[in-house]
Parts: sequence; C-alpha cells; structure tokens
Amino acid sequence: MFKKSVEDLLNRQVEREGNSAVLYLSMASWAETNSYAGIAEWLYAQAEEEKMHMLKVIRYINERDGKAVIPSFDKPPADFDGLKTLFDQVLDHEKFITGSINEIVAETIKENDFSTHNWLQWFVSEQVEEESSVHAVIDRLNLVGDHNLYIFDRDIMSMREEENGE
Ligand code: OFO
Repeated sequence: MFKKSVEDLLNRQVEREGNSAVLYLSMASWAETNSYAGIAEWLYAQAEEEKMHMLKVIRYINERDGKAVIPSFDKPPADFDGLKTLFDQVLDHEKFITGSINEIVAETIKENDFSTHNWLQWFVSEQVEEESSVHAVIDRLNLVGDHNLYIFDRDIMSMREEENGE
C-alpha cells in the first residue's frame, strides 16, 4: 500500500532532485564562462544525472498510483567564490540529499512499505557514489593547488570516466 506520507516525501524529493539539477547547471555555466571547460563538462553531466534522478522519482510515484507534482525550482546563485568553495558546496548539497533519501527510507520502514523501501536502495547506493566522487574531486583539487588549475580542469572528466568504468 502506497501511503500518502511516503508519496509526499517522494514529491519533496522530486523538487530536491530538480533543485540539484538547476544548481549544477548554474555552476556549470559559471565554470564555462570562467574558462574552466572541463569542470563545466563535469557539472553539466552532473546536472543531467540529477534530471534523471528526478524523472526516476516522478515515474515511480505515478507507477504506484500516486501523483507526481511538478514544482517550481529554487533560483540558484549565479556566481561562486572560486572552485574550492564551489565543490565544497556540491559536497554539502549531496550530504543534504543523502539525508533527504534517508528520511524517506525511514518513513517506508515506519509504514511497512517494503516495495518503496526496496526501490529506494538504488538511491542509497547512488548517494554513496555521489559523495565519494565529490570527495575525490576535492582531494585532487587540494593536491594540485591553485597554480595548476589548468591540469585539474583538463583531468576532471577523466576522473568521471574512470569511475564509470569507461
Ligand atoms: Fe540526485 O544525487 Fe545528487 O543531488
């Protein structure tokens, strides 16, 4: 049985995944206009993934006979205080999203909704990967330092490809 409280939290997640997508799009645009082509590519790809996450939740709500409601999204900031701050913001945001997924998981346990609980496991694993890939980016950024950002920008997409086994 699909409970209203679970449906409401999933609709909240639709909004949050959409907010993630627009935040990363804005970051990508900032990076592109600041001549960080590789970082922009990484962030555009991240925004695409967030859109896919949002769609996944929308389709699931409707499949369970609920109703996915498409919200308006928060206007993201247009400017960022440099790469280090930007990726710290990405990490904080991903931790927030992990917490949000965990709250839905907890609600499915409370409501004995084992199907949704099972379906959510994909998101649980995905959040582990998302946080770890941002951690890896921050580590690399710290390693190369401010004077080698050209190398960081050149290499960031290959980090993503390695993670995806490409
Ligand atoms: Fe959808 O995982 Fe990031 O936000």
